[in-house]
Amino acid sequence: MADAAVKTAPADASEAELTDGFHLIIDALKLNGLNTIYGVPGIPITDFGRMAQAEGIRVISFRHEQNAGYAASIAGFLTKKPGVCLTVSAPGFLNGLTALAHATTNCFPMILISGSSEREIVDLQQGDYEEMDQLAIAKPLCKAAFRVLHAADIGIGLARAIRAAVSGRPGGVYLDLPAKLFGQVMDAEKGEKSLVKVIDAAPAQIPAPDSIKRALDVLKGAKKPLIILGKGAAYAQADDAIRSLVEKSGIPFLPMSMGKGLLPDTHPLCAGAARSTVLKDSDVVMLIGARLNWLLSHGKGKAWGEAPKKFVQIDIEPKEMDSNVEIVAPVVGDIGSCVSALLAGMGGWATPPADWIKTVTSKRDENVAKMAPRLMNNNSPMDYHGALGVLRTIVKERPDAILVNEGANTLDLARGIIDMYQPRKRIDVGTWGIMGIGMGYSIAAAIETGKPVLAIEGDSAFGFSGMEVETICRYKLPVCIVIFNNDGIYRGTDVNKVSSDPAPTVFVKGSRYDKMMEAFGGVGVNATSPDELRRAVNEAMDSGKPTLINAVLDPAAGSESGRIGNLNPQSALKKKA
Ligand code: ADP
Ligand code: TZD
Ligand code: MG
Repeated sequence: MADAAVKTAPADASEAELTDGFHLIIDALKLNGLNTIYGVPGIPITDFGRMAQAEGIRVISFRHEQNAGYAASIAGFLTKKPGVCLTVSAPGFLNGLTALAHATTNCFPMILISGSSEREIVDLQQGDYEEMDQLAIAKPLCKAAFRVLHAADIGIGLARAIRAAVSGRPGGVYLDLPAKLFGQVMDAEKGEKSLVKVIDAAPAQIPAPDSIKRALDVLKGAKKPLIILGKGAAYAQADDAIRSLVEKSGIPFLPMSMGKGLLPDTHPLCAGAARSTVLKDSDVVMLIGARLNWLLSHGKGKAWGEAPKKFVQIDIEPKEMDSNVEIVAPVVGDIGSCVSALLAGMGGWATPPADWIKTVTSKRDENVAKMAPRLMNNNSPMDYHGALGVLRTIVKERPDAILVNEGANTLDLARGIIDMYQPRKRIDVGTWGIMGIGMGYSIAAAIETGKPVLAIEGDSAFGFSGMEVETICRYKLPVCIVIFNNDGIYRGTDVNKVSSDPAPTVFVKGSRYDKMMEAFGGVGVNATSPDELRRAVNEAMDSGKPTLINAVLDPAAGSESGRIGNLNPQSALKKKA
């Protein structure tokens, strides 16, 4: 086992100064500005974590690797630097792997670093402690996977991992560090020289001029144009250019969930509340950092209406073009460069026909007005609208807070109801619609941005990462968790008619999640009305104290699968059973 660090001081003057794997990894991370590690300690990385902390790296120690991995993935999204997750071998690695796959799927840069067992024993399958061929298992789930066997290769190994994670389409990278590597000794001066400071890790990718011209020509011919802003646009941090493009073009924009806030949802051109209308009726759609995947009904079918559509797509990944439908004007490059080139090429621009803008804005205003009274109800137990009306106002008053959101109804309704005002302030279940990101995202958001965090969680969603409330209390993070407690998944009303077991979708009735927070010294509140909820959240946001509010919701308020019930297969034979 490799836990003893080799002293860097020479034993006597004649001996050259030495370094080892532990120090080289730490120095390589620091050299590249990777100053935070999210992980769980254990063999063979326990001492590594201690030493990294002693050397000034922020080491955030979690209760489960999956949550540490989600934290690293969203740190990557928020900062454009790869988030680092550190785990032990086999089971710890596997726990982190879900998050690595998630990062890859969502195009977030992340590096999963796992300690591993002795190669000689693993390869002969002789049964080492936590034996597993981790590199082989990681490969299909990430953008790239590397193993470093020699201390002298640590610099290059990390440089490759960083480049792979952030260049082109960002994604997850696995870095395998066998136990023996940590204790390997080498000459300190040679070691230092072997480290690589990655220069221009994500180089600008300038679009071809004729692709810009083609896109502008298509946009100019549009009568009912639409811009869709995805989380790639948020990631790109080209906020000013994107805003200018929308405003100069006068084209209505539809933000995807994590693209919300790039321009405020209250912006005159925001078509968020007229989503079905703009998808159906638009004639030219420009996608900026958004894929035509299931979240956009693959660019075809009922949601997109009968009218023929032309798609313009800006993406860094050339293979994304034509993935679901024909893209008449593909623009391949990084969003900052592409949007700037479009702006530069616009010249004397005629804004879209006024009747299109009027159609969009009147539909939007109608939908907003329809919703308004429901958001003001003070029902107890609460329904989603009453509770979300309160939180909507709080986010409006505190636009720099980060909103974390997961659940089914809790997700879909919060996304629609809560307006966002600043870029990268809404982080959620992402491309997979995954449950379990809540506490990992909250922790990383607080650590990386220093801003207060408001996590709006379904009671089921929260359960996937709930133990990390201890981590939140331990690091004293300004996180306020609101649990929409409706006693279950979608609803709390299902009944099993054949035995005394509860139905598969329901939880213990009247659970008090707030007491979990109190167990670790945080603030717990049970809120039974919108008024109580408002008071508790404001208090938490003002104090910055770790807080969990158990918001008691009507168990009958939700619907099956939230807004995506259509994807849920149902047995045609159900009635017979
Ligand atoms: P959403 O879920 O919000 O619709 P997606 O995750 O489907 O967004 O799409 C994000 C897209 O953004 C991906 O296709 C990815 O390749 C692209 N992307 C990410 N970063 C950049 C960038 N800097 N420049 C251009 N495209 C990017
Ligand atoms: N497991 C994982 C990792 N991701 C998932 N998306 C699911 C299971 C399935 N699932 C959903 O898609 S939403 C959801 C589950 C279990 C929970 C919904 O219940 P909730 O929210 O309490 O979080 P509401 O407000 O009751 O709908
Ligand atoms: Mg629920």
